[in-house]
Amino acid sequence: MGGLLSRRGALSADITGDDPQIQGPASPAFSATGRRWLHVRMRVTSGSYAELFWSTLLNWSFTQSRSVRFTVTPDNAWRDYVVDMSANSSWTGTIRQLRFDPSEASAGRFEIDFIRLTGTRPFIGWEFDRPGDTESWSAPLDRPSPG
Ligand SMILES: [Ca+2]
Repeated sequence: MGGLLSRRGALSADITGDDPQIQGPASPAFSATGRRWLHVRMRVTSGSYAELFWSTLLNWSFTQSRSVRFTVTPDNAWRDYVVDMSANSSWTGTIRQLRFDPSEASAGRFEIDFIRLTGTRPFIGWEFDRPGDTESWSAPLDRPSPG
């Protein structure tokens, strides 16, 4: 991966090799309790998913079993991703450090406006970014209005 830059309020780098990843600070440690939701605002030019890994005070390694993966849209447009960390029951205890893989691609570029962990789901949204996928939205049948 190319050099990590912080500018214009965002963290960015070129992806120049396999397994692009960035790691957060190893302190302070924090509790997973009350931080169920991951909210990342970022843009990426390639790849199809991102992944957040974590280590704990008891186990400092990063492993697939302590990670949550989510689909990204690689169109270089700013997007908000909201991820339920409780999808992995290992999101518990005291978190020592985070590792974030913004893409699984081996070339491209990413830029991250912010990474947040919150107790309240930031919002519920539908993006309609996949052709043919209405994300379960539908048009109700026409019917006479009541009264
Ligand atoms: Ca920012």
